[in-house]
Amino acid sequence: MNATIEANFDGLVGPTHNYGGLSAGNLASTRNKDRISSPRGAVLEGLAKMRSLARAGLWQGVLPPQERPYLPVMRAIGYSGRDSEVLARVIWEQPRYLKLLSSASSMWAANAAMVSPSADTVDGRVHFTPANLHTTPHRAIEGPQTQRALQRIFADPERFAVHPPLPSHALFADEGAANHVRLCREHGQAGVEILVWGRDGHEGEAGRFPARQSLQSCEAIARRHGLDKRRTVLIRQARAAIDAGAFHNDVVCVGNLNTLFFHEQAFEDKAAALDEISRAARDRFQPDFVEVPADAVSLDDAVTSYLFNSQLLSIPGEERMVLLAPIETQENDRTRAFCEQLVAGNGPIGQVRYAEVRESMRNGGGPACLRLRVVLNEAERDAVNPGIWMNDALYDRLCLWANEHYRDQLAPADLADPNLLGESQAALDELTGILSLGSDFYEFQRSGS
Ligand code: SUG
Repeated sequence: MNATIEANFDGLVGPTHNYGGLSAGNLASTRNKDRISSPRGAVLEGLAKMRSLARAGLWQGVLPPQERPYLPVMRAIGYSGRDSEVLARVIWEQPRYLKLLSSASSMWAANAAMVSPSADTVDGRVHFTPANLHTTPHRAIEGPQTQRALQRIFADPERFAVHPPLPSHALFADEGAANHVRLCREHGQAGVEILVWGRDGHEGEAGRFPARQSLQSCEAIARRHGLDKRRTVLIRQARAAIDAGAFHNDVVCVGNLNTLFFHEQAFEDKAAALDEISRAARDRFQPDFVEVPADAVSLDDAVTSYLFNSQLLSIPGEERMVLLAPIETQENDRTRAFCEQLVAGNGPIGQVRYAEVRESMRNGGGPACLRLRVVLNEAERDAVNPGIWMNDALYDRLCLWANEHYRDQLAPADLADPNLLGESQAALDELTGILSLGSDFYEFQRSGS
């Protein structure tokens, strides 16, 4: 029996989920700006995905949403008084800040942190670096709360090292596991860590859209996590992919065990990248490269369908891997045809299933964006805060909770509704009990407001 597993930790959608149009280079976010959202619909879609994977026999965890609207930052930039006064002044003077500080963006847990399993680190602990998300102001505030959540869930310092985010400067701009792929023979064995960057921080910005991950952040993470240089590969993401809307590498690439599923135009120098991966894997395993040619699926189709923002899963009882793709991949004629052809072949991917996460997709977040992968051996698994594991009982409880606290609809103007703050806080306060995170988890709980 193989005791080391890969768990998925999904970000629970927060009560202020909305379409802010805040992410340049994320085409869905720009396109859907100011649409009416459904926070309740979004959280229920996410929960259904989590339950389906838990029911399939995978380890599925829940990461709590962050506190929004985020008053501590409003106070930090000079607004003072009672919470209601702070909010009223921000709305009156700087409504744009309200939007930036109300985004539920922590739901995209692939951007929560970079994670290195204990089999790959020099001190034999699982290492986490919360992403500083330096590029976008609405996400650059996530790091400290992410660190706190990870510390509550992975609390044992003998087994887990939860670092602070990297210094917040463009030189170290870091977007977490969305730009990380780990290949291996089995999860418990040392693997090849692939870190993908879009920009050398010593150079200026070049393209149409921002390249969010710097080379220097990847180097820093590899160093602080104690990764073995011989098994760590740093690859440059293709500028053409970023400019087509692949603001993270996981929009054009996903891996599982020894299999890398990627778009022909994902990497700046594909031949060198594949060569380096093969070299790093040598003696341990044979990488299986499943390349999708641009003439079958263009970069534009990859970005609109989110074919690659899928979860590539080894499901107990299934002989070949399952690709859990967004339903939008089925709705695009070319990517649907490609998937049919893919599973008809005798490659490592034997099935494509579709998940409906439309509320998240409209902000550029597919099934893979919503999850953070953490490889855990049995002892590490036992050390995880048990309140966060998904099962039927937790699913039922969270559905009741969401139905009670979340609005069915949220229009942009509703962000200025003073009741939203109290509603969000009531929801999150109850959630800390449900997930056993402690009643001092959120800042509003500690400040007693
Ligand atoms: O960072 N969207 C997120 C989507 C993140 C997707 N994650 C991965 N690819 N792993 C982002 O661009 C949009 C929010 C808004 O516009 O309201 C947003 O932040």
